Amino acid sequence: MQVIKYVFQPHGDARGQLVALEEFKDIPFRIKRVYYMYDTADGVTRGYHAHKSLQQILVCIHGSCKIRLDNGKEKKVIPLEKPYEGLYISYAMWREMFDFSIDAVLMVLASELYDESDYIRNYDEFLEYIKDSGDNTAADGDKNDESTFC
Ligand code: T46
Repeated sequence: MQVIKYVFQPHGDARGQLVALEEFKDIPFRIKRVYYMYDTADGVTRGYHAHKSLQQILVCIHGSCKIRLDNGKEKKVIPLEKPYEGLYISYAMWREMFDFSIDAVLMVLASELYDESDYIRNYDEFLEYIKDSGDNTAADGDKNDESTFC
């Protein structure tokens, strides 16, 4: 499974750091929605779903958390702990977010507006979906385990 991490350019000076994210420049899609989660209770795992067409970039802008990605063939856990790093998640990828630090703020940049019909919330349906669609976008890239874009 190919894991795509973006390392954003911080604009640092004596005052501190600033990261700016622009669609099609720093982010590979039009940003139609931004949401974030915080105050996540200890021991909670969120997610447990895939999307049919949504692409997203997850940035843990404060604290830390872990993301489990599962393409139906392989699972990977990716720690997010730097406010200048973004994890790309394609459609047809099962995701779980867990191990949130008490101060974690996980921001998500999304390619589409919120649409419940885009969710696959049952794992067996997800496996059927990727088999039926014949789409191995999320499952390919076995040659490169991790790609980083700056
Ligand atoms: C994803 C992961 C990374 C809205 O009304 N609008 C929104 O844009 C979103 C994202 C959620 N909601 C509502 C729907 C639920 O009543 O907020 C509630 C919590 O959503 P959900 O249980 O889907 O949250 P997570 O953390 O399991 O998943 C979210 C995203 O939904 C999902 O697309 O990829 O974060």
